[in-house]
Amino acid sequence: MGKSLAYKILEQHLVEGDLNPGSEITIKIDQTLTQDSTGTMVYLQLEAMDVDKIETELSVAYIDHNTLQTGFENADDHAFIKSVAKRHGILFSKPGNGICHQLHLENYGKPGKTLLGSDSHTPTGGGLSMIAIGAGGLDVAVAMAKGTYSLIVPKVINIKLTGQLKPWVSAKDIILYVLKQLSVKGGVGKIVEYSGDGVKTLSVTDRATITNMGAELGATTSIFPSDENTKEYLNSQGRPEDYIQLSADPDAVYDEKLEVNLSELEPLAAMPHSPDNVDSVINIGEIKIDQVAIGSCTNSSYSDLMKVSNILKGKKIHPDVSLVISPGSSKIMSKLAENGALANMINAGARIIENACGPCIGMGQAPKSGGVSLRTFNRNFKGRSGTADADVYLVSPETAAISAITGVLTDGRNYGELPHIKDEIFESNDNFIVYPDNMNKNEIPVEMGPNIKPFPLNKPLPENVEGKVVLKTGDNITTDDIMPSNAKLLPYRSNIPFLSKYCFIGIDENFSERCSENNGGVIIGGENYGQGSSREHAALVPLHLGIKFILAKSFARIHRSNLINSGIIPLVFKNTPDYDSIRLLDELVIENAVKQINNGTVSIYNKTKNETYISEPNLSELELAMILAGGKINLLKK
Ligand code: MIC
Ligand code: SF4
Repeated sequence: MGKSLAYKILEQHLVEGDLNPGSEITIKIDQTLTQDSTGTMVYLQLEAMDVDKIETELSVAYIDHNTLQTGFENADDHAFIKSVAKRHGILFSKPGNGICHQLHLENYGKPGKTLLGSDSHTPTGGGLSMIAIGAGGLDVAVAMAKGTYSLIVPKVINIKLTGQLKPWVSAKDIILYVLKQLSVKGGVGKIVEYSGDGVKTLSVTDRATITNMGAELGATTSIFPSDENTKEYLNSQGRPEDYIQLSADPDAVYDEKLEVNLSELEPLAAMPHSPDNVDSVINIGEIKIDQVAIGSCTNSSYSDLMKVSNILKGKKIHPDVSLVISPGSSKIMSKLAENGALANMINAGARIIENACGPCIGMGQAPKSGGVSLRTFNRNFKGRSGTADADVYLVSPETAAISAITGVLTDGRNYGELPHIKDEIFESNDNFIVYPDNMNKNEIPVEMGPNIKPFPLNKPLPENVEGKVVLKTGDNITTDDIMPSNAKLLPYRSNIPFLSKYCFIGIDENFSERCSENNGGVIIGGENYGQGSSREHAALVPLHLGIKFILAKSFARIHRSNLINSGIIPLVFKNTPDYDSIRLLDELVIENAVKQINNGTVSIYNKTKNETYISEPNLSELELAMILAGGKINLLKK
């Protein structure tokens, strides 16, 4: 029986367990990446584990999210991360170098390797044929300390690409089409593996756009084969030696299949407020726009920005539109400066901002009240832009650039041909990289500014777990809803007590207070609770507020792991209609919790309504041990 490419790489990295969908395995992790907004927690946890030397082949700490430095807080975080990186042999990428995923693709990603990153878009590396997985910070800290990561073996869904994209249709439209077909929870528990003749028509950065946004499907990761285009990309980055050819067996067996004919695709857009709310640009119509933002880890590659520059050349941005462009890396920015493309953008009236996440995570460039913003990014959750009532549409760089000129959402296909862009040879430049010293770890102090507070620790599971319902949510709650991020809050990612005042603020402004009044409590959730970002703050902050368990219809993968790592029990309704009868402030109790959790079936008694709900949390052996111990750190200490 032929194997998928994903299973081949997993098999080569298998340390423990059987490679069967649904069973728990431990794999060797070759590389890790962190970024600053999740990184402070990662490195606090790494320090708490007191390891001498990291076990990975390569670990990189990027600074890209939190670069505004409106006060001392961000700068303190950067200094802290840099000091820990030095102590443990971790490469440190200075702010300004670019966005972690784009940088990792350019400089360090290697076909066939495993990468674990404390950011949900780590699967960008799948464009280079890696098994690249996003995880909570603690999992990444443990991967550095032990060189391994445990996960439930996902199923593999095969997407066969045929045909070839037409001009003005690009990789972003492919993934938007897939999102429309599969939805934001269609990838949960799955790896998405691409194959077919259409693959060879896509460059590595096109592929990376697709695997990047596989995160929005809820998938564990997405992967492309490694072929001649991969070779060409690695050559262009001055790393020909990193190339190996990789593909699935010709008779590979998959759990699910989907076919996409690239020739039939048209320019698409994800409408507010979900990446799977997709329709064609033509059907949506010529809506008037206020802002266009081009960049993010999804669409900030050299070829993306060259396409944008070609569209803008000699043109003028519409008077009612603000166009902002953030290149993915310093190498890209430098190339655009050298070849005049940057001048085309500036002369058209574009605002060029730092090579960083920037507006994608609400760090500046919030649209005006009720404004419409077209973004080449990957998430358009309500309020994420920094403006609660803004409407954000996700589009390709081509659609974004032409619309910035016309002032309305525009299908570019009537606007002439686009030149084909080939990746150029990039000079290697590591001037933004700080290499670790070969000094003894103990000779290098940890730099801890006053903004950095310890992370909360749970207690072992008590006999009775009880609490009032302090919040009942709908479906598809995002980690942006649970723990919002914006220019005001991002500087406090290393300060859980401060952040706790803002937990769920956009959904229920009394949530934090209600938790304090009731000594914590429990949350009732709908489907796909916790989708989106990998931020473990969405678990640590509720832990700090005393949340004991979350009873939901279903959970998103990374958030579920983060809850378990924090010792908060993710319980799933066995009978989903039970969800309807629970009300705010109902008192719920799990008696003999330890015994019940050990048995695998949990009854939750609603004292207020005199009703009982059943949940089968489906915890793996390791997950069970973490819940009993009160989280991963407590378990490791044992
Ligand atoms: C995001 O895109 O939501 C982020 C910001 O990159 C997050 C990480 C974070 O919350 O810091 C992610 O995707 O994991
Ligand atoms: Fe940064 Fe946005 Fe990518 Fe997250 S999605 S890593 S915030 S660019």
